[in-house]
Amino acid sequence: MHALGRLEDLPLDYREALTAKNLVPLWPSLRAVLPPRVPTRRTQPICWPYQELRPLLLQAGELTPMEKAERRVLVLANPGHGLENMKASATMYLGMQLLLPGEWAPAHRHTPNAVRMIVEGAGAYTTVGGEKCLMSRGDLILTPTGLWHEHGHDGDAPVVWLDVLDLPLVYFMETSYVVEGKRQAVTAEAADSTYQCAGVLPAPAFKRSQSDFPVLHYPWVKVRAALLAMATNQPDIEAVQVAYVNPETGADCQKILGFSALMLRPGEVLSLPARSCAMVFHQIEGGATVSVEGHAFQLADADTCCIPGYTPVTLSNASASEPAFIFIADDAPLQKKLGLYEVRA
Ligand code: GTQ
Repeated sequence: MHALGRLEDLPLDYREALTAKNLVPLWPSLRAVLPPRVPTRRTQPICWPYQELRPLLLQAGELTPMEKAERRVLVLANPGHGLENMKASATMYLGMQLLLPGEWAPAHRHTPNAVRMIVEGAGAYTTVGGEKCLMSRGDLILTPTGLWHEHGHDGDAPVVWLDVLDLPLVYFMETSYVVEGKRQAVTAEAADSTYQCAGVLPAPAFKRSQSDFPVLHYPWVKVRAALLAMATNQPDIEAVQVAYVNPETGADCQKILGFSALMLRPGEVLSLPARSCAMVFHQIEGGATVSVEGHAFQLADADTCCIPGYTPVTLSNASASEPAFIFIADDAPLQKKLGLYEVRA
């Protein structure tokens, strides 16, 4: 690629004439916006060990009452994007949220989509569109765009969960806003969901739901059992991984971000090719090492890391006896819809 003309090559009075008319010459900036072969990524590989953030999150519980926080969250911010921009990647936001016994995070609804991956504690719940979802470690709970949601806590110890939102993307699109609301009436329990068991539905009364999000709560006990069964029954499978999907369509459970759970068998080393999507890894159980160029993050329980797109990654489980379970979030659904998704061998 040959060098293009620089801004300084242009006469000052010409540059000023352009600026005065809100005009910009493309060629000095062309290579910056269209770099050869590999996109410029501000997303840095970063790890947030849970044991380092947990005391600071609990301190937030002492420093800031719920009325002053609405959502008591420490954001896992990627310095590559500038901490103040509160992004883990270009599209993904990560936050660790703390709810203390008896607290209530009031109802609101917003345009960004959220999910919660429950990290610790018991007795808390989130009510999404009137459906009450009890929280247990490893559960995934959806809060899709536009649905009312609030969090409550009837237990006796702090509850912490990881929020994953497409907020950076929705904000970038100038479509991010919130509406505040009143406490919701509970009209359904997620535990009574129609979709209790893959492949069967309540008969004879089943009607397809009108919602794009027929399942809001994916209990970890079921996902974990599915992964263990896959590992046992399909020993030759390349990756023991399940995606969180809409059971009525088989499509990704949300429209912008994708979510999956991966089991690394004892001693397993899994190399993933470079893909165009950025990825987040959160350790649900066991320990795994996430290796990308120049970094090897040794994830312990509840640690979270992210990596940029177009980067090959190797996941390894050093334990000879225990599986490692990882929750993965990425922006592949968005990229696929836009025709931008790539896998590079
Ligand atoms: O729990 O509704 O981490 O609205 C950021 C924004 C959590 C929530 C976040 C939110 C929420």
